[in-house]
Amino acid sequence: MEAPSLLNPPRVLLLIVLCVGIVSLTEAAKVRRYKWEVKYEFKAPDCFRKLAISINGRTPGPTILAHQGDTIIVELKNSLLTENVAIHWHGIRQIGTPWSDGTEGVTQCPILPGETFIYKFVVDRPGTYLYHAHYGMQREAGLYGSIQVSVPNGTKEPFSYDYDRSLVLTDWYHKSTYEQATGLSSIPFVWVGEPQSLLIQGKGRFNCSLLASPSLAPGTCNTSLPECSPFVLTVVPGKTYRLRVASLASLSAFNFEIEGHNMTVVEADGHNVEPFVIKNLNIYSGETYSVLVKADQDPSRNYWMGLNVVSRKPATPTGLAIFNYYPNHPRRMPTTPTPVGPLWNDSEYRLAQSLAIKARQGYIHPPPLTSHRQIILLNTQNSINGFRRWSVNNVSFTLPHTPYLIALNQNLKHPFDPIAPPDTYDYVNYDIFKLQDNPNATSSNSIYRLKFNSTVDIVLQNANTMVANNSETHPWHLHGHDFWVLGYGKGKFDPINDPKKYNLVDPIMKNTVPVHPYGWTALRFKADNPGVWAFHCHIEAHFYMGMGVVFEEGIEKVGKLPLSIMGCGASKGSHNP
Ligand SMILES: *[C@@H]1O[C@H](CO)[C@@H](O)[C@H](O)[C@H]1NC(C)=O
Ligand SMILES: *[C@@H]1O[C@H](CO)[C@@H](O)[C@H](O)[C@H]1NC(C)=O
Ligand SMILES: *[C@@H]1O[C@H](CO)[C@@H](O)[C@H](O)[C@H]1NC(C)=O
Ligand SMILES: *[C@@H]1O[C@H](CO)[C@@H](O)[C@H](O)[C@H]1NC(C)=O
Ligand SMILES: *[C@@H]1O[C@H](CO)[C@@H](O)[C@H](O)[C@H]1NC(C)=O
Ligand SMILES: *[C@@H]1O[C@H](CO)[C@@H](O)[C@H](O)[C@H]1NC(C)=O
Ligand SMILES: *[C@@H]1O[C@H](CO)[C@@H](O)[C@H](O)[C@H]1NC(C)=O
Ligand SMILES: *[C@@H]1O[C@H](CO)[C@@H](O)[C@H](O)[C@H]1NC(C)=O
Ligand SMILES: *[C@@H]1O[C@H](CO)[C@@H](O)[C@H](O)[C@H]1NC(C)=O
Ligand SMILES: [Cu+2]
Repeated sequence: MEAPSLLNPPRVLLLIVLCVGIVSLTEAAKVRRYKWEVKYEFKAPDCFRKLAISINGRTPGPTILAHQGDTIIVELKNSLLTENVAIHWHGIRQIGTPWSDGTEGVTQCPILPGETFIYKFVVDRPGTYLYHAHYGMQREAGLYGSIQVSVPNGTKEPFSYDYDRSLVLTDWYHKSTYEQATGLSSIPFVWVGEPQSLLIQGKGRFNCSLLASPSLAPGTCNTSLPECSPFVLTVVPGKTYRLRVASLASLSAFNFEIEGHNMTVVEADGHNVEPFVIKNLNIYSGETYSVLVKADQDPSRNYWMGLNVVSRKPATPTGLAIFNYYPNHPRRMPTTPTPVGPLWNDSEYRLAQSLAIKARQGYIHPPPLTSHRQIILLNTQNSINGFRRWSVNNVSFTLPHTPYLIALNQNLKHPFDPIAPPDTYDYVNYDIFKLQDNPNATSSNSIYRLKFNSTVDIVLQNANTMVANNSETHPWHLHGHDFWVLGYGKGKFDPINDPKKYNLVDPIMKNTVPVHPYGWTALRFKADNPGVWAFHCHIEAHFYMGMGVVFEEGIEKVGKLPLSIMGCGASKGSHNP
């Protein structure tokens, strides 16, 4: 049969070319350029004046708003005078740009004072992401912000809303990160204690009367400062709000609620969630969620938004913000009691919420049904030569002087310990409930080398700390990948029977996941992103104290590195000022 002349091959081709041309015209990926200056400034986000790190004068820093496929270029000037800096783009996988991950010691040398460094990467997936310092414990000095990546124009998300708002949650200390870090690495160990305040979108309120110290200069703590008036979210009655709730807490696990309102969870770490309704959201450091909230309550008054500490015994007052129904005055404080949150030690309730998070029907990325390698990571608190540390399989992580990415790409000699850390621990004999079952450990900067393209299972196993009957929640964050969350369990992981219960049907993909007290969490990912990637507890002090590992995969596929990431350790000769 003769084909109709209209459809002869050259014309079909021409048609295709035309259509593709039109699509790419309307959805042309943009290059978005930012010029940021990082410096110390006096700030009083909770009314107490202290040094904070700002970006262009602000903390939280500017929000990056982009469309899927856009290229982000951030020209970062370090004006910290005596301090290095590096910024991590949390949740962005950096496919093809592993040198832009911003992890000091892993993917780059630190940016020196006075230097300008250019980060360039593509935001390849829509969703809610973050950025923050990844040098020492610098993040908790205020260097953080949000990244919102929209779906391409003409594409619809599987949920609808009228307005889009961002709420980054943090905890806030009055002591400097230096004082804290020095305490963590001293003998005897000095712990800074619980944070002074909880901040919602950079605002909190400390009770200045608690500081009746005559040594404080007048004005050090001043509750009249406009800077520390509560954050206000104004809503129009009847409208639906997408709230992008994210936590960059340095220590605390949070529970967030809006008085009198339910929330529908629809997104987690950039992935669509099978919707479920909650009154309270548990959120751990490094996680992002989108919740939909309808302004459908009595509009004649304002309501509290409340943030409470869970998992650790709270010693920080509830963080408060105002859910303001238009046209009520935004500063009209609700007269109702402030939200108290759930019982801080109800870990069953928090485990149940973790289990409720599944991939949305129609948006499921099925996981590979089997894996090539299983790595069981036992999380313990130890002492090493008298120093208090955290360890993973008996190894407390330390960063090398030469970033792994550079060392491996350039075949530098002896940049780190070549002996691979163990894939498992003695799970038969190790009692995770026993106090100080593992008092001594070793420290090392060795890394896990993964076979490129292989499927890897990680089981995070929690245990007792060095305090009796105490186990903490650790939010683990993986750089360079999303992983499938296959399961959570209580007690000790059973390597024979527990994998049979993995969710291989509709697991959510995330980049940060909690391991609950005395429990385990299992995840799976494909080692298909050439580079070197950190995987660590997102609690600032815990990673500083060694709670992390590093994975290498496909290093031979990483091309020529930019000279700008070099200049430290054994990569000194390569530096290009
Ligand atoms: C999408 O549309 C908006 C206006 O509706 C426009 O400002 C924006 O540049 C468009 N984005 C892309 C990637 O085309
Ligand atoms: C602030 O602290 C003082 C002193 O402890 C106390 O009397 C006061 O009630 C507190 N104020 C608030 C608002 O909690
Ligand atoms: C506290 O802040 C208010 C508002 O900015 C200001 O008027 C007042 O002088 C400040 N008090 C002190 C002791 O600095
Ligand atoms: C919130 O959800 C619960 C459980 O589904 C329901 O009983 C309650 O009426 C809802 N509250 C509001 C304010 O919608
Ligand atoms: C939780 O902590 C409270 C005190 O804050 C205590 O009374 C209660 O027994 C604890 N519950 C559990 C399950 O440990
Ligand atoms: C731990 O190390 C210390 C000193 O390094 C030593 O005295 C002690 O016996 C060790 N304990 C165990 C259980 O190995
Ligand atoms: C950890 O290392 C210590 C000291 O080398 C050893 O006694 C202990 O058995 C190890 N623990 C585990 C769980 O491997
Ligand atoms: C990696 O795996 C994918 C399938 O999952 C395959 O298409 C691709 O060719 C593999 N690449 C390499 C370099 O093995
Ligand atoms: C720890 O818990 C066990 C069992 O619940 C109990 O017997 C023991 O007294 C507790 N120890 C401390 C120090 O609280
Ligand atoms: Cu931790």
